[in-house]
Amino acid sequence: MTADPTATPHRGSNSFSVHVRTLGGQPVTGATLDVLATMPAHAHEAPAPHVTDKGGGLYVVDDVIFSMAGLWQLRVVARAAQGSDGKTFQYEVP
Ligand SMILES: [Cu+2]
Repeated sequence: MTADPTATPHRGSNSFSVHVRTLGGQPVTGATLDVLATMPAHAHEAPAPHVTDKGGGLYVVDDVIFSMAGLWQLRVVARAAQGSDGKTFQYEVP
């Protein structure tokens, strides 16, 4: 699983392109994604973002609100017929 910001992470609303693949590298389509952004230093969360299944294993996550500068974590859990997996990504917001 990869999660690439569509622009340099910044305060406000951010979008990410999440690619979900099997261990063998095949794209996973039709998955359900749970996405949660948190700021570990302050133990607060962002509102739930919007996830759109673009097909071909690409999921676009919009409205990830980084409300302040600092280190944020984006926890993504994908559930699909092939199984489920989760990964945590970290972004420094200036
Ligand atoms: Cu904070």
